[in-house]
Amino acid sequence: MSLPHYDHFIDGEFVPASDGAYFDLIDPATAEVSAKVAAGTAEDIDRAIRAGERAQKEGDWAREARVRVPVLRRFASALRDAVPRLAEKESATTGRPVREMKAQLGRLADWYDYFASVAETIEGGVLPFGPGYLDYTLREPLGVVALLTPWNHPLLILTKKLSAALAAGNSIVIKPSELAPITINDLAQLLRDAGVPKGIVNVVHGLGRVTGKALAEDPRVAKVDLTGGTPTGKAVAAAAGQNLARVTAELGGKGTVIVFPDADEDEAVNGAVFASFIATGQTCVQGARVLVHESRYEAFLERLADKVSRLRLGPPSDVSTDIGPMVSEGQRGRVLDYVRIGVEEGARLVHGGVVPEGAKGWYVVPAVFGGVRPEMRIAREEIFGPLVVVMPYRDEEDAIRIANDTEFGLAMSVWTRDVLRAHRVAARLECGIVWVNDHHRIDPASPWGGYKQSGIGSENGVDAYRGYTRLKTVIVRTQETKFDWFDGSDEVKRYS
Ligand code: TXE
Repeated sequence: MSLPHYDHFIDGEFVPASDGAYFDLIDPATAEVSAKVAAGTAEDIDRAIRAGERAQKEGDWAREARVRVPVLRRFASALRDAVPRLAEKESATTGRPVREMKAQLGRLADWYDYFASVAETIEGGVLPFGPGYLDYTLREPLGVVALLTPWNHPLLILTKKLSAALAAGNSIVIKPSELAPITINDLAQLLRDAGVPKGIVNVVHGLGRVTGKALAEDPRVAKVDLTGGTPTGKAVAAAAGQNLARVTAELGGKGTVIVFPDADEDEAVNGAVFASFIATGQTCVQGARVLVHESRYEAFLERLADKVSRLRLGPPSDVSTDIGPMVSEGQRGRVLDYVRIGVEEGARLVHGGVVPEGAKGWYVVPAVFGGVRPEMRIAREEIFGPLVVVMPYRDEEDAIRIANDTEFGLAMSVWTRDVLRAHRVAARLECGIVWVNDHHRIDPASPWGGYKQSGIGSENGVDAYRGYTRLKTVIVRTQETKFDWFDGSDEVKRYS
């Protein structure tokens, strides 16, 4: 049987790599090759950037928000219709259960509608420059921007960046993750069908160290927006820094779930399992550490482990599956390594952490660790898989201290019925996103970004739109009086 082939999308056309090479895409549920994807080269990146530069100059797309807005809305509508098909494809590529994928992608189109509205309504400024002058600002697209995206939520993470970049009028070169690249081609096709001009959106597949690197290092790129691991974020930001390109980066995390004794315990157990195991734990905002008051610690741990033991492992395409395979053999190996490390560190493996018998794909039974101390590696390092550590704390101050004692600062959740405590604690947590009595919720209007080693800048909201524009100040002299600095007089005139 011949495998499906996925090419780049450059200048409005699907095209193979410059040297015709393809790499294998592996099905995480069976460990078999499922497709061939164009293995991009630096030459392909160059073609895509040139197409983007040309598209900035052609027509009114880059200059006029009113040209872009109806196209974005038409695209949003087509995307809504395409969700069931995209969800199945993305589920098969990433291994994420289809039920999750449908719920996540059901919201995708909202981003394009939201940023169309921002582009349509955003107002410029008229500034108090002083008498005899009118001073106003213009917002312009940056030019060609690079989006480097990961495998865990391929369409959602791309959408958070693409919707703002597109609405603001930029040309875009996307380098999707080599582990989950194929639904991005469907998105490109839908964008073309909705009327996005050729060259405005380009997709170049390939390896991070080849195409990703070539794109991040290119001096013609005005901004690099990446979601990925912290080491990759640092390498990409350093490359962009050489060109004074802007950088937005959403990187690693070690999210904490803090359960206070006044929380509804049923809700908190369910919430902690949701926080930890959605996407088989492969999310940057995963509730990887659960803090429970020492008075309820053993009882909570037991209830949580019991709930986790009832999660249903299975093929991603089955609607009854809760936990699918991990995305790759490498990611699974990483989880198994940390299970070993946790045991060696003296933590208590209460549940899971093993490969299920007879599994063909990259499955691992979700792991729960008790008896964990904050200084252990399993409590500090990003694992990015179905492994949760549960730790006790003494009082509110102790909980805040443990929660903040990590190099990461992306997201945390606080579970309490005490309104004073909820706001008091939320204000003191060192992270970009705090949920109260919830976890994982996201909206196009709500800024999303990390503190500390979790990144720089944020996605979503009006600021993300602004971050895809540059500001021009226009200073207009309105007075009729003549001005000649070099009129031969010695008079001290105003020149500033
Ligand atoms: O991500 P990478 P990987 C974390 C998580 C995971 C680890 C590694 O801990 O275990 O990162 O995952 C491209 N120049 N997160 O290897 O490498 C790459 O091709 C330019 C957290 O999949 O960071 C891909 O398109 N680009 C995270 C993108 O960068 C490069 C989501 C991210 O890949 C590059 C995923 C380079 N030198 C992983 N190297 C989150 N925050 O949600 C790689 N890339």
